[in-house]
Amino acid sequence: MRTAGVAVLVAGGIVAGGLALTGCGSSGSSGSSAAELSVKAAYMPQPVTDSMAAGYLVIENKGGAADELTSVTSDLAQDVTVHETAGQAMKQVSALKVPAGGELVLRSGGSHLMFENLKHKPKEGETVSLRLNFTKSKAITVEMPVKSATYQPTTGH
Ligand SMILES: [Cu+2]
Repeated sequence: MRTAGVAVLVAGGIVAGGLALTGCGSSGSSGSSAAELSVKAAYMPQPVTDSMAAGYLVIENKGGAADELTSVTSDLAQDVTVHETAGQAMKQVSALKVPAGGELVLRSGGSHLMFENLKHKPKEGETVSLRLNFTKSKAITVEMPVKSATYQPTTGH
């Protein structure tokens, strides 16, 4: 397909002589330089108390940039926080990194979501809706199934 572009460039050659066209590298492949997040393997073991529950999931990042999980909200609980486990104790953290081309794994014995001030006690078979907020990416809504109190995922690392 021919356009008038060539003629215009020749005619404007003197004026546009210094124009460098090297800055267009990122326009063709959107996504490769941003985080591309998806959530898998989400579950909540049915809690043993009616005040607090834990949730686990894996956030996969297929993109070329890291992101951070910064906060979580849910219909189930007034407060949802992100915890890390250090030895026997757990502590709240303000953000967890989702590495570029990698994944953030929240699992039993490691980092997890903590639901406090529950509006009701979730039972096996229910689904808990939650929303994950990130530094850069759009929020992701997750439907997290409630499993038995002793459920262990068969997949994972
Ligand atoms: Cu915790």
